[in-house]
Amino acid sequence: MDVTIDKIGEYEGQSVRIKGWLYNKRSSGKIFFLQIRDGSGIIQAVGVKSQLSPECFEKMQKVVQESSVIVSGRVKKDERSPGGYELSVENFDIIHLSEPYPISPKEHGVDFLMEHRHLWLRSSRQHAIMKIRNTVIRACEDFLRQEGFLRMDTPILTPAACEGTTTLFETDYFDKKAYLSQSGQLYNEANCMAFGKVYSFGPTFRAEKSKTRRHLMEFWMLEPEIAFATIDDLMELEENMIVYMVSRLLELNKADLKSIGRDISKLEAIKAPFPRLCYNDAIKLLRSKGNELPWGEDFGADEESILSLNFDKPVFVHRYPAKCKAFYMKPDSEDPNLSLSVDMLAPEGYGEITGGGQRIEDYEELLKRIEEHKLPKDAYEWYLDLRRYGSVPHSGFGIGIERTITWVCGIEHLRETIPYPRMLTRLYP
Ligand code: NSS
Repeated sequence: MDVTIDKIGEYEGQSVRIKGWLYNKRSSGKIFFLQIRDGSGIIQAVGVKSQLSPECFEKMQKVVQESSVIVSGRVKKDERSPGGYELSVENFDIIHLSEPYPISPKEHGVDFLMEHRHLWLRSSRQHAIMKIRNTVIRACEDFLRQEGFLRMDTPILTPAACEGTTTLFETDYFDKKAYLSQSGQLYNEANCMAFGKVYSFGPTFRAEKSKTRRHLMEFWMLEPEIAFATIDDLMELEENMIVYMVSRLLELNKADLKSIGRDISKLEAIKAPFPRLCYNDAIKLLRSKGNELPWGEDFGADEESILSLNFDKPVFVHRYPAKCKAFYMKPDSEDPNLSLSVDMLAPEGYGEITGGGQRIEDYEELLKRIEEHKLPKDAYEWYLDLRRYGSVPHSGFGIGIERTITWVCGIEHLRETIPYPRMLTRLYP
């Protein structure tokens, strides 16, 4: 019977067949200890010379790391092995004998590993991170579905910018120009006027000439948008989503988190409510820590780190100066120099993981902002329509999936949180 390693406990005492790859091999002459991985887990298969045919034993001698194999054997409980079970080999076949595998258990430099990302993904650390990625995405989607949101996918080829024209990837679109989407937001705004609560999830693109530990050229963003919601409603929704996501991780991925060295207690501390700090107070806090960023400028990695090291939970910073945020941000009625924008900064120095706010709902005001930002009005006519036909207050945000995973994993750099990172100097593999 063919089984997967994650389900092996259900077959104790039975003979089963596993299809996978050789992860590692040890031998003591008459016995082979083969670590087999099949994508769902790793199991040790023990082959004893006296119990096997000579051909079978010969294949075990010959097999090398990452060869694809089919192993048949009896499932035995074994407290010492990581998964709790091992396999007593009854038969062993090599499907493909691997060439010498470039990634060995010894240490490799990051550049080398990035160059071999297509193979590096087979390692146990990358497995843990990818499983965590899955839970982060699924938990956010499950949460939104439970809250009555409809997923609506937004286009990747677009006629206009959402987040400023300096980071647009441009491409030919027959006799016109098209741009890779920086955000699904503008379409989400249209969709929420049709369906109330919507979200998009997909890749987004920024031609950012930044070579940092938190910038990708292609990253995945989940973006909820809600009709009739204010900035306060938004913060409550974000907070609940993050708390739910972290609780799902603690439920499903504790072993993965531990295997990459994550301090679980830091995640256990993520409980509502999250502190809320207006930009002006954030500036005061920064000053008290010796940071002299001039009022009016957006926070960079330094400022976000200082702020987020101050709390053991994510912190909201809201009401940034209008001039440092995107054109669609609604001004604060109490001080029009400020915008109803809000970012969530992850603790432990990780910094911004979400960005969003309340949108301008007034036609004239939006038109003025489009002009001030020197955006081509034609390309935004449809967006302006939303302020012509039943406009309502509405709000939304985007959560950067890779930055969120970097934080929950407690790792240094976001390059390991996406299968194939696109960075300033990397487009391969
Ligand atoms: O530019 S954002 O702050 N906001 C938006 O794009 C809004 N249009 C979203 C919305 O309201 N629907 O980006 C949102 C998040 C930000 O907080 C980061 O977590 C992430 O997207 N982000 C990035 N992650 C990785 N690499 C890069 N370059 C990047 N840029 C933003």
